Amino acid sequence: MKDYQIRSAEEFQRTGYFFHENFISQTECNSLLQLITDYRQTNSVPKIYRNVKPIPLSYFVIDGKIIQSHIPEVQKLYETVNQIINNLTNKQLFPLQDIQVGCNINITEKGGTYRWHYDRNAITALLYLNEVDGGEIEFYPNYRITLPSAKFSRFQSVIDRVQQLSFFRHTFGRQIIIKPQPGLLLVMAGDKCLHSVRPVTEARERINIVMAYDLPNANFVVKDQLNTYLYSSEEVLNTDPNYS
Ligand SMILES: O=C(O)CCC(=O)C(=O)O
Ligand SMILES: [Fe+2]
Repeated sequence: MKDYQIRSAEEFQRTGYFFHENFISQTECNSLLQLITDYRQTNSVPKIYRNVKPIPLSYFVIDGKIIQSHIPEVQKLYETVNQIINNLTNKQLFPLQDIQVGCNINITEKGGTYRWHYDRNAITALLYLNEVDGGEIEFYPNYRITLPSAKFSRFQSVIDRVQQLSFFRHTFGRQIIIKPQPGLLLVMAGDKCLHSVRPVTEARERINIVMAYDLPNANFVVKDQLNTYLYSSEEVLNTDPNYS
């Protein structure tokens, strides 16, 4: 790993995101990709498809429980990145208590996308393992209007839906588009940055690791319904919980 350049917590606070190219090398990416391929050779990975507008949720996911028991190298990376996040934010953040959610591997095939949402947790790190055509992440850092002490309330979800509309995004947001590349680490205040993933346009799958952190006492009201929505192929009522 390259030397890590500490940027001030104020700067991260102000911009809402940070990225680091070649955080891990191409060789390290290849060996992680190989571990993922090995796991898939003997296990099937659930496909999640939720037909939400305007961008559906369509991807395969290896959840945190599986990572912990079958791919410890990725679990280790989740812990290493924790240190980086703590330096960057000048806070004492931790992996999520909900192991299934804390660290994931997202696999997006041709045509696959990830809907507009905010993450349920404070800080999210995305580590991209390969390059693909399409599959850019589009986000609006520090965009969300958050109601004090009502992050998961009904009125908050109305605000979120309005802010998601293209007109509002383009008028009030600062649009950032990042193309996946091997070893790129993107850190964002996930519960404040509206984000989505554009369609992958080639046959090769887009593969990345999603690592979520928060304060130790953070709780997420939306948990059970949301976990079914994001991690299982089960039918759910077609209401988008709007978080990840
Ligand atoms: O794959 C990405 O670039 C973003 C994924 C994401 O936002 C999530 O899993 O919450
Ligand atoms: Fe997300």
